[in-house]
Amino acid sequence: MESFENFYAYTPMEYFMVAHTLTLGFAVMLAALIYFVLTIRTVAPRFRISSILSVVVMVSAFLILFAQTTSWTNAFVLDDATGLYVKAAGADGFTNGYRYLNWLIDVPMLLFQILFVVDLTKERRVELRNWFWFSGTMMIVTGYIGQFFESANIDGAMGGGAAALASFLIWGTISTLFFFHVLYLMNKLIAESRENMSERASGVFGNIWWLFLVSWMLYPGGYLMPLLLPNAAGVVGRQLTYTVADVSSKVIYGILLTLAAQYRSEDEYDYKYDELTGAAAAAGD
Ligand code: RET
Repeated sequence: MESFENFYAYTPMEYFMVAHTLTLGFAVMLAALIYFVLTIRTVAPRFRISSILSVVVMVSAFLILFAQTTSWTNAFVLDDATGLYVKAAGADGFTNGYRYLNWLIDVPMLLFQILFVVDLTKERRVELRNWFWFSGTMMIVTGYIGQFFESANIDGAMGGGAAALASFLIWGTISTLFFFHVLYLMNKLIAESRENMSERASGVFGNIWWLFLVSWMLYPGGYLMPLLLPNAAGVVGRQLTYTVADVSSKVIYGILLTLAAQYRSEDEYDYKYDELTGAAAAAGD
């Protein structure tokens, strides 16, 4: 039941690529946290909950990715004899499990966030919120259980074998069904909402859909990595995948929602931040 990362020795290049990537991840979350705080007044008050939810996501992602980095650096030590990083004696092995618990917070927040930047009736908003919460949470919980069996095809002695492989795939499949439900709801929501927006706001929502689809698909890719690439390169690839996915699904997604809210504020609410601050006059337009 060990995470597959604990089965390999790493060259310094592999070891540090993971350490550096994880560090970049939490540094981006802190920088973006400041962005979301400072841009909150650039959108009309009715959109501001979206920025607040981005702030919640940034704080929890910063903490978890920091913990993830510490988990990596504590789990392995340099073995002078071979020049490789090997599992540290007596240390907790590396685990991605913390990530899943972080997703339990961030997935519902990211899904709720968009509900504050589109127009919905109260009933529809409540309905979507409940289904987003239910399917998003079930997707993560079932995937969390499944990931304990990820080294099934690598290790026979520690809970591996056919039964473990079946558990890994069955829990992964159940999780994927909930994932499809989330994708379906999001696709429908974005398609409906775009109809009543200005052209430029609708354009941003078109980009949000593609960003959402591609970045969320990367997570199941990370789940399958122990089957696809059961070696040190797979370990490095998995952390790179998660970091690209995290920056895209949380930070770039949040920035695009802010942009859409800025456009809607100007086009539909006559809330022109440039004019409020005098920036437009200073620029001479
Ligand atoms: C799991 C298990 C295997 C099957 C599927 C999964 C989907 C995970 C997703 C996670 C998204 C996380 C986000 C986090 C942001 O903080 C659980 C890996 C389909 C889509 C967006």
